[in-house]
Amino acid sequence: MSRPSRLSDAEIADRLSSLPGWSLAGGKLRRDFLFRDFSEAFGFMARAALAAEKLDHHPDWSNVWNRVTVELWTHDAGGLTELDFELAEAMNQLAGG
Ligand code: H2B
Repeated sequence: MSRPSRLSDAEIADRLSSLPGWSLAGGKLRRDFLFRDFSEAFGFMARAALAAEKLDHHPDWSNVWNRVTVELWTHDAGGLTELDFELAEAMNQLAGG
């Protein structure tokens, strides 16, 4: 499969402006998702894992009880690509906005 190439800073800023909740941290896309409890958080992670597998694009993430911290970055490209924004958008939808 051909992989998308790195987005420019201007493209990243443009895409970020229509991606609620996410910010840039150390060149990666980052968001903290907060849920009611562990069960809700883990349910989100299970659904997000399936979305990630389908895209063949995987998050760097961690979970502490009701919090899921996600960082997105395209290792193969050494930066942010279209895939990071697709996965971020999918995660927003799975988390309910
Ligand atoms: N996920 C992320 N976040 N970045 C990648 O570059 C990446 C990935 N590459 N998932 C994929 C898998 C690649 O290693 C496989 C071989 O398609």
